[in-house]
Amino acid sequence: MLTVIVAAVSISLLYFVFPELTEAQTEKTFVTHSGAIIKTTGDIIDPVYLPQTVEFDPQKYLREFSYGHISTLDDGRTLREFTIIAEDDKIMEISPGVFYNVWTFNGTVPGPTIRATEGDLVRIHFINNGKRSHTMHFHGIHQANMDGVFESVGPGGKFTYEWDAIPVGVHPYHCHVMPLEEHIAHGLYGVYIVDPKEGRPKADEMVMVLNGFDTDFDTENNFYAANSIPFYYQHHPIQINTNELVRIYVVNMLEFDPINNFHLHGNLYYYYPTGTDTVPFTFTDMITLSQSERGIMEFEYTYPGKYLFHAHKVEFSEKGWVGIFLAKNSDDKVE
Ligand SMILES: [Cu+2]
Repeated sequence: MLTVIVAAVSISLLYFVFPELTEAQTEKTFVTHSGAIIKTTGDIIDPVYLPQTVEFDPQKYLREFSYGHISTLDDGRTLREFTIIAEDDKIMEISPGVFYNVWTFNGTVPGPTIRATEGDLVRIHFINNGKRSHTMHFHGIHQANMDGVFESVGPGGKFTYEWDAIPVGVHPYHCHVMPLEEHIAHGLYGVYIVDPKEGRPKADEMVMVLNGFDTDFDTENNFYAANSIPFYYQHHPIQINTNELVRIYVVNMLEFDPINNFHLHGNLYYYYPTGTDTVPFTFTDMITLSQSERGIMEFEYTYPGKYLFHAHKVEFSEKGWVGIFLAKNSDDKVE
């Protein structure tokens, strides 16, 4: 009897031990927070990331809009289809030598700027290629089961979101899986714009997502930015033309800090909160935004030159949320 019990216990132990032995013998490559690439068969205390680096170009992101695959429905309406893939194992060099595990929609933080016209049918083919559950929660008006909250999409899962593009404005989208703070802070967010049917006046349009990164996991941000890379637009000023309307779709996705703000130098801007109205709410050089607050800013410069824009919360600007507009004479037009 004793022999039988010993044999049964031994077989059970082997069952649990063997997979670990196999796992331990496989050498893996990791990137540490300091940027070192190491190979090991052992365990590594956090952070442990596979070396899949993210390429993100804030200059390209600034003026890039995704209009989707367009077709016409039987009732004459426009259908816009987008494929969005979530991943959570990539790393991005946030600042020179600082590597961080970003969770991405279509490979970048922020994800693509999705753009539709009021009344279009928007269809999102969502694929979760991550190791955790994720969803896409769009701000806007839609059915309850299209809200991306209760229908969690597991690893390898798919979900199709569909709704009418309303209301007009600028809206965030983000993952809505708990712990929400973690899923958003790692980068699962982006911008969704709904244009009025009649359009808006012609302008040099751009998107700015105000965000930050908590690279030491103490629930405080270490880096702040407009469009992910600290100081980027200070080192690479955004070229605009004098006497030409500039329109910024600005969305605050900063986690951990209760407020963020946007101050423009040498000028004031018309501001449309949430972009839902065509009449500006105010004419100012300073707005304050809480999480997911957003709007449309419109301005034009009369005088050429360099103008700062930044968080007037000085800590944020000194940790990266600062940029420069380089206004050139309209006679000497820039691209
Ligand atoms: Cu998520």
